[in-house]
Order: sequence, then structure tokens, then C-alpha cells
Amino acid sequence: DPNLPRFRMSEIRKHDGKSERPWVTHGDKVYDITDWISAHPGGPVILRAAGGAIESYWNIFTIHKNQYVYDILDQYHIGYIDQADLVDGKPPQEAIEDPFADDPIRHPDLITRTLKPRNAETPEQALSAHFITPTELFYIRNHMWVPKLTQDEAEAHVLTVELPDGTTKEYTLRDLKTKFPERKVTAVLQCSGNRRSHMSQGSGRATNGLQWESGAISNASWEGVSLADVLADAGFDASTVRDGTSEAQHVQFSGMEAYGSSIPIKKAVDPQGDVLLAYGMNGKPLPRDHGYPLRSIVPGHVAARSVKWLSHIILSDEESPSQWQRKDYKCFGPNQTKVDWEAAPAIQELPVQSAITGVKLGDWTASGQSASSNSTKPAKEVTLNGYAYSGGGRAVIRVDVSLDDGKTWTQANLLPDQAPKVDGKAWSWKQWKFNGDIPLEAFKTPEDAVPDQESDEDKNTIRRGTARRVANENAEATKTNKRCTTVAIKATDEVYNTQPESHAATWNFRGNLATAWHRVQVCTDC
Ligand code: MTE
Ligand code: MO
Repeated sequence: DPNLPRFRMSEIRKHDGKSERPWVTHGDKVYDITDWISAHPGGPVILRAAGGAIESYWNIFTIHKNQYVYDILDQYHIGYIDQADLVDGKPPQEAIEDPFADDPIRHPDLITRTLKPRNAETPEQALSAHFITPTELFYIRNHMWVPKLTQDEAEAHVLTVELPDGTTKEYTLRDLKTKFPERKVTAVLQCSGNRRSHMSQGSGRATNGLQWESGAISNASWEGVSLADVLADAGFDASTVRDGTSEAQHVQFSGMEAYGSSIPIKKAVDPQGDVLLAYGMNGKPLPRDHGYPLRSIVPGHVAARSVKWLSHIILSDEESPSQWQRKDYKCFGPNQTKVDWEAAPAIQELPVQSAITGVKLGDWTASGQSASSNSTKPAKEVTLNGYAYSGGGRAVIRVDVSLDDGKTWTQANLLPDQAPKVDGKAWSWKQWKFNGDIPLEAFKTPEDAVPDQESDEDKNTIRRGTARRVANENAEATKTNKRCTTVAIKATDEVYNTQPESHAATWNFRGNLATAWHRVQVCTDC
């Protein structure tokens, strides 16, 4: 209706998230969303956009770019942006706020995958050097912006716990710190996408998602209170879980910026589960990027369940309704690309994983360790190091190393545990080191040398990129007399689960749980 009133931007801005009647704009239209908020599936998150344009949020929550949503919004149409505030008939650029404007500054050594939202991995050098990852180099995985709270707001931050019967109990951060004993757990967080780029490259098939290398994993000590203690205080009777009469089957966590996921109730109340509501990391308050002021820490599970900026816990017979619980973080067969999301369980405990994070070649020595060597053949000294980790508290018991791409194997040294098991559970990774000799004959002109040709594989950009790079490296190798071999590692955990040989075998279109042997090409001048 073109007869609806026109509003100046100065007035629209007054109808922000704190006003009694919040408005948003879309294009040149103005909407009063007051009556919609309680029905909005994303809850009050929509208030972030109030007082300005909704477009930048819909660029994050793309699910909204849909006729169904436009129809809903139409019901709340109250007017237009005043002509005086339009540029070429459109709202001015500065009317569209950058949702990431308040994001914190990142350490320059982190390897950025995306800036908005912020996603960055820990550099190999830091993965190698530290058992406890330095806080500022801990990998960051954000789906949205980083909520901003002052210290006062943080102390007054409210965690709402809702029981299956609908009753709720509220705890401020101050309550949590004073009412419950402090617990500390040293635990790895690993993103389900860690090593996804290895899966894409190793299988030659593109995967959807951030192309992480080996650094979407880190280890920290977490300080907070026990989730089981808080649930008991809120009135939940954990014995109903043990005797099978519990109405609650899942613990749903929601973050302040709308992310959410859940864990099985069994894990939450298991005294050996060690699930924390953490406010500290490595002895200091959580940094903003890692969930300030409060997050869940679910040791042994995929990090997607360790919800940052935690504000709500709901005990329910259902998993979290969020897309991250139901339509993401699941695996399918290599042939399954049109999938039935409901048919697959959400990833919870992680499988066994390992990576090489450092390779150093030393001198040529007279005697190699190879069985075929008669003690006089030259060999190249090599030092490898890395991490190995398994989910569910299962300790890594062995890391196998192959210097000839899997034909023969030997073992790496596991470094002494710096965080002993808690109640029999290994929540931290193991770091490992290997020193050995690669016999001269293992170094070959790379077999997979391919001419730098355009082919029908060009449709697959990742494959092309990899082929090009290998071709370039090989061209370089031929020129400089470089010869290469592939070293491979795999870890085994205490129940003898081990890593698959190939990424092709576990390829899934989302690139989750890339745990195949980590293979690295090592080259030298011969
Ligand atoms: N919690 C909230 N609120 N928002 C998020 O985007 N990302 C999840 C999880 N918790 C996320 C979240 C994912 S997928 C991972 S891998 C971990 O947080 C990353 O935690 P970190 O950034 O502290 O390393
Ligand atoms: Mo993740």
C-alpha cells in the first residue's frame, strides 16, 4: 500500500531491540515486528536487527530468503523509508549494519578461513609446541557474530534451566560461581570438519564446508561447574535416567546468538561424563571468541555440542530443534548426496584421529633402518611430530608411522601424559614424536606426476587445484632433482578402533569426520 506513512531513518533507529515497539526494514519497507517476536522460530535473536535493516542478518540466516518469510513479514508492514533517506531509491549503505562490527580482534598467527563469521585454525607450529594450546591460538569456529557483554552484564548473565515439566530455574553467572563447587577438566575440542581439506584432496571429491587442515582442534583446561550438579539443583532426578523412567532424553543448549545443539541425557548426568558449564579457560575468564561468559564443555564429544554464550538449557524428550543438531554434523555414505537427515544420528562421541604437524629432514646417514639395507646404504634422517586423539574418553594407545606410504610400519613415541585420565577417561590428546631414517631408495620421482593439462576434471575445482599443485611441484622436482616419498600415520585407541586408510572410503558430502591416515609428501634433493 503506497499510501502508508514514510519514516525518517532517525525515527526507525529509535525502534531498536530495547524499544517497546521494535521495527526492522527490508528494502525500503518498514515493519513493526512487535507481535511477531514471540512466534519467531529463532526467538528474540531477531531483535539484533531491530532499528535497522534485516538484510545483513538474512545473509547469515539464508533460510529467510524465502517467499514464506516475505509473506509473514508483509503482515507487519507499516510504512516506507522516507524518500529523503533513500539513495537511488534504496536505503543508504550505512543503514545496513555489519553484524560482525563488534567481533574481537584475532591473534595474527591464527590461520583465517573466514572473517565474517570468524573461523580460524591453530597453526601447526603451535599444535606441535604445546600440550595446552595457548588461549589466543585456540582454534575458533563461529557460525555467527560474537555476543558482547560488559563485565557487569557477564556477572548478571542468566542461565535458564527448563525441566521436562516446563518448570524453570534461573542462575546468574554469580550464582553458578558461588553455589556450586568449581571443577576443572582438561579437554580437547575438535570440530567435526577438522582435516576436511585432506578429505577433499585425498579423495579428489569436493566437500561442503570450511576447508580446514589439521588445526580445527585444540586442548585447554576448562574451569566451571558440573552440569550434573546444576541439573540436580534445578530439580532433575538423575536416578530416573538410570532406571529408565526419565522423561528427558536430551539436554538442549542454546547460545545467545541463536546457535544450539544437544547431548544425550546419559552423558549429562554421568558422573564420569565430566560435562561442564565453563566460565574459565586456562585459568582466565573465557575469551569472547570462546563463549564469554559461559559455555558448555562436553569432553569426548564433537565440539559442536560445546555451546558458547550459553543462555538456555532445556531438558527434553527431543534433540535440539536447531539445524546444527538435525541437518548438519552427520555422516552419510560416499554415494549418498541427497540425504535423509533424520535417518542418521547426530555426531556425538568422536572417532580416533591423528595428524602430523611437523616434519623435519636431517642429514644423510650411512645406515638406514630399512630391512633391505645392508647397513651401508644412505638414508635421510627424519623427525615427525603431531597429535592423536580419540573421543568418548578413549585413550590413544599407539601411533603407527610408515615411511613408505603404508607398506611397512613402525611406532612413534607417545609423549608422557600431561593430563592424566580423569576417572578412567582420557579427555586430552596425546602428542607424539618420531625419529627415523628414510632409505635413499624410498625417494622417487613423484609417481603421480601429471602434465599440467586442462581436462574434463576441470569441473571439479578442488581436484584441479590439487592436480595443478602436484604438477607444479613435480615440474619443480624434475628441475631440481627433488625426489619424494609419502609418510603416513594412524592412531589406535584403547578399544582398538583405528583410522581408515583412505578418505575416499569415508567421504561424505559435508566432509565431516575426516579421519583417514594422515599422509604427507616429503621431498629432498638426491
Ligand atoms: N556455540 C555457539 N553459540 N555458536 C557457535 O557458532 N560453534 C560450535 C561450538 N559451539 C558454535 C558454538 C562449533 S561447530 C565448534 S567446532 C565449537 O563451538 C568451536 O569452539 P571454539 O571456537 O571455542 O574453538
Ligand atoms: Mo565445529
